[in-house]
Amino acid sequence: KKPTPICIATWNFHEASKTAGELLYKGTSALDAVEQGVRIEEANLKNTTVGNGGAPDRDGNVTLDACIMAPSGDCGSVVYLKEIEHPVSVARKVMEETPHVMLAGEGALQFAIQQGFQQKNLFTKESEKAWKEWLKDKEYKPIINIENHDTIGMLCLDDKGDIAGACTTSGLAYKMNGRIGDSPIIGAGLYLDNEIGGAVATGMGEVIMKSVGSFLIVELMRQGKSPQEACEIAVQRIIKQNPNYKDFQAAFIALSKNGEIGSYCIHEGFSYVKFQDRKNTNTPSKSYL
Ligand code: SD4
Repeated sequence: KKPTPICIATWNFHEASKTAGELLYKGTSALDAVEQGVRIEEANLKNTTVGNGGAPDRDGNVTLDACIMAPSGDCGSVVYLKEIEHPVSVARKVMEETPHVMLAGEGALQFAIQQGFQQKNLFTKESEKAWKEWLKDKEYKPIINIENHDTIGMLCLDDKGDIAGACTTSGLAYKMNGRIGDSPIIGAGLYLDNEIGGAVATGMGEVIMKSVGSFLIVELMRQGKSPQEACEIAVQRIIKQNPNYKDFQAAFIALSKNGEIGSYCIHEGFSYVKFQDRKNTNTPSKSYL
């Protein structure tokens, strides 16, 4: 019997999860499905944390981070990529067309152009207006669950039982120029092992990097923890490492090889979307607070 395909994604990105999920039901590979799924949010101008329309850094540069990981364990990543609407697809090209895992900044842009990606202004009128508003006070403070936490992380299990994942973001709104978060870091924002399962993160990237959260979750699942238990332990680790944990959000979702799902976060308000049995459901995540 063929495994039942499943797609899960952070937040309520139902269009993205439906796109990926329906592809899975047509027999598309998990790798193609995650790429196509997260591209929906990269193109969505209303999402101010991913791709086109993403919030800029303090200095007004829109810089994108993304990664993708295949069932084989191969992965690709781009960081500080400007002017390319679909960093996840550039990350996939890094994985498939170069001997490297990660390309940054100017080099990543050059590579993208060589691969035929079009340069585009991603700084929309709306995001420029919001940035100018922010410049008045320049308050550098994360807002829990709002705006600057709309990163899409997605995991897909296809009808062959293979798992792939992707994560794409413009990072924290009004970050310092040059700042990279967890989302494009293999092991932090995303990790999977096709024998075990996968995990993706959203929230304050610094604490997710410090705990190598997604890798931790997969390793805990390897040791027999359920995806739910593994996500809870990873969040508890972050809480222990960061006495100021009430000031930010950190959230994980995880999918095991047998289709079990887990999700946990610090503050309530985070949810994940699942496409299974040809329909989407949005589930509020359990939270520490
Ligand atoms: C980052 N983890 O760059 C990302 C931000 C995020 O929804 O998840 N936003 O730190």
